[in-house]
Amino acid sequence: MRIDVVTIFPDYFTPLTCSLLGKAMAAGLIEVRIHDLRTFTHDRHNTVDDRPYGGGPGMVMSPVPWGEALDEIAASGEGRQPILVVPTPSGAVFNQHAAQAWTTDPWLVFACGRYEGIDARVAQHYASNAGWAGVREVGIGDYVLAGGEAAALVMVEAVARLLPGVVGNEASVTDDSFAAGSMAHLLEGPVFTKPQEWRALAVPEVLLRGHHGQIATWRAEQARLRTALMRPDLAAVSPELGLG
Ligand code: 6GU
Repeated sequence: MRIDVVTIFPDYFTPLTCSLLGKAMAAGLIEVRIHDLRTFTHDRHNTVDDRPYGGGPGMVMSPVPWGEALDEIAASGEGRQPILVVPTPSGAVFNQHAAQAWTTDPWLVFACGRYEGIDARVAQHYASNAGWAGVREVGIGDYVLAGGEAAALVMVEAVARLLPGVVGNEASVTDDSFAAGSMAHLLEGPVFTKPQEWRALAVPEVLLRGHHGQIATWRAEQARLRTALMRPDLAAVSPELGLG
């Protein structure tokens, strides 16, 4: 999978070279290219923003450098068509289902806005542009960040770890909280390792007996309890609770 990121803060993406994602990049499983939006400006101050039409607080990102940056990126694809991802708190909420669906997209381009956002015509233009496979305006939750960069990092990590070969143990991906499958809509329960007793706290006895059926039943029950406690919104729709 190829991932391009356009931002006025290229340094924000150095964490991508760490750990799991760094290894995936080194192994050629994902190719990440970071672009500085300011290199697509032509004035002395490398201006990327301007005052909003209609008035109001803050500044809006100009469509002009965005158009130049995105056209140049698409042209580098030798006929392949990228999907434009625009991180924005006014988008649909990204979740595990979206992360899984995006793993089959060969090329994602993240347009990270700052200030009050990017001139709306950018998303409009690339949604109906022959060189692009589509536009997705997405947020990562119900809170407001200073820009799209942190959200893009979150989405890239969520997608990349699902790609075949990125995470060593495939089961650690399929058993996750929110993963598709039998545990869909359930949070993962508690996990334990050595020592068997730590600060007077014991590991639950059932996990020590080696009875795999009992362990599976206990874990499923823990998942149900934790979901009801921490995420009643999920518990309400969980088929596991027999309420759906
Ligand atoms: Cl994608 N961007 C910003 N600025 N804030 C957010 C967000 C994105 N998702 C949640 N809050």
